[in-house]
Amino acid sequence: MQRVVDVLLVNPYVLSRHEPRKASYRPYPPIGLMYLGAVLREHGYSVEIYDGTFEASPDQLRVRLRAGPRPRVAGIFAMNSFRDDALATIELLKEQGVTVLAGGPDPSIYDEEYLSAGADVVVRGEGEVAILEILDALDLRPGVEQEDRRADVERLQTISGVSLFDRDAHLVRAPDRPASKTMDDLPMPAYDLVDLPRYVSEWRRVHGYASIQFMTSRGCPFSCTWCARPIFGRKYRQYSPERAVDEVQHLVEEYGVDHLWLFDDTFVVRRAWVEAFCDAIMERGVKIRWECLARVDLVDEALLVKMRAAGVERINFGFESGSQRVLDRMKKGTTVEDAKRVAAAMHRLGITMGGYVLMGYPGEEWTDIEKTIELITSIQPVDYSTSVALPMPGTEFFTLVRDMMLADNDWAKEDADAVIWDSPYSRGFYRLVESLMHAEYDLGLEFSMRRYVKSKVLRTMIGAMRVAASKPERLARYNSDRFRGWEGMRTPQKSARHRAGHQKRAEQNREERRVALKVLS
Ligand code: B12
Ligand code: SF4
Repeated sequence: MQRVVDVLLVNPYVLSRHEPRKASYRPYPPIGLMYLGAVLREHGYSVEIYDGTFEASPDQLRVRLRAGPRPRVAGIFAMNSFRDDALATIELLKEQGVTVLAGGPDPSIYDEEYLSAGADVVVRGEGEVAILEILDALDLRPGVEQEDRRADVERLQTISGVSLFDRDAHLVRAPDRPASKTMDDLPMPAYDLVDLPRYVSEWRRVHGYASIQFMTSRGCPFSCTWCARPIFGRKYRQYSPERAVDEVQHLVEEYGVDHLWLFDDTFVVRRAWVEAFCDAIMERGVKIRWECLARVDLVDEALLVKMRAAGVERINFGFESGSQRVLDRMKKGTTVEDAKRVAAAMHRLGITMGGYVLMGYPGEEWTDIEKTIELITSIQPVDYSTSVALPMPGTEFFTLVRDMMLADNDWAKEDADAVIWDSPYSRGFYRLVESLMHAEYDLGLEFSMRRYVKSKVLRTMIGAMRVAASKPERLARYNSDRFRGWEGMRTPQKSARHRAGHQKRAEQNREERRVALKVLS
């Protein structure tokens, strides 16, 4: 009799097919599938993960299907960057008569594309509870091979977060799944279901250390207008600091990991939590270096000192712009002064600082771009990446420019610098601005005649492109009131009050801990 596995979870991502990622070679395992694997096992299902990361091509899955146990259900993970391979994988599985579920950031937005390619059910958003409910509705009991399995289509349609075609081939979207309340009830991701030793050894071979991704929280409560949060949304929930450190300790002791990339959308949201996490790492003597993302309004020198003591070696900040006007329009909620203050502290403490710059947000003028160039050259992050604001479905930015989108756009197929709405400036313009920013940044690091000349040439070209684009009616629309965002609402004074609130709460927490320690001793 043929061997069977209840669920085969599939990561169709093949690293060698993505040029920039192949070059930087920083492989991270499919952690979403590892959470699903852990939950399924906890509920008695047999489960396997097929991870395409190190395979030569997506077609290798055929070999696995021939050689390994037959899956009763397959669950595909997909991001926009490997949508084509994900859709081809769905077709391949359907050829073999397997029931296919699809989930992840891309199916969460483009459910219909995945269903049209043959997926039986798409899950939008978080998957741990949804997948259990779906298997139940598919009448698929753990380990039981039923001959006449009957999907309860009516029930499937009521499972929150699920999309599917009904019997009349109409798209049915059940309401969105409310965000999970806590993270502590999640099992530890099934690290053993992927070849983690291979990830560790590849990292060591190429970079000299072993890094893995780790998320201590889900969701982000801030309101940046261009930021898509298709999976975890705005509601912020976290592991307890102890639970987070338990898992870190497991990764260090079991797999020899020595570096964590904390993929939380923004790591420093609750200051007291970060302090407790750092304290726990130090108290338990866990030997780990880490890197995270943070906002410039939520850290100060005292917190940075503690994070450094607990192993942080790099923090990446979303600086976005050097113009307060643009930050306010983006509802970023930070100030240029915050960026300068934090950068100075980072340099003083010797923590590596990376950053992100976002250009092309509606209303951004040349004077704003110049301020961004000034900011980057003055704060000198060790590196920074630039991109052009892309209106992603589901964001406030998308809603703002919905009627200004260019025909035939498909943001999922575009590169990071594409301009897909009716902005006065083109992709070429922003490419030049990027080159200018890099040239000026290099000049700030060390003067060289060649860079100076490059910078002058680029400035002249940008000037010419601006004159060419300056059609009054386009500029007027671009500057219209609809893009004003929080302009004027989020003043530096308000930001300072906001920060003072955080500091006060942190001080209260510290005081409470001091008192508690005194009582204990
Ligand atoms: C970590 C990360 C990466 C890592 C990927 C590591 C990895 N192997 O997973 C790296 C740095 C490589 C990366 C790169 C990129 N990323 Co990225 N990344 C993230 C980030 C910050 C966290 C993802 C994560 O680990 N989540 C934790 C796990 C637990 O969640 P999950 O994977 O989504 O899985 C859950 C659900 O989706 C669902 N689910 C997932 N699979 C399945 C399958 C089934 C069957 C079911 C039922 C459910 C289900 O259940 C899971 C548990 O709840 C997200 C932001 C975010 N908060 O989601 C962006 C994000 C996923 N990335 C994004 C983008 C755009 C990119 C890049 C294209 C950026 C670029 N221009 O280069 C590249 C593409 C790289 C690639 N692989 O092709 C976008 C995705 C947009 C989209 N619609 O696809 C996001 C959402 C950020 C954003 N707001 O724009 N990224
Ligand atoms: S950009 Fe960062 S801080 Fe802003 S909403 Fe998105 S994740 Fe949160």
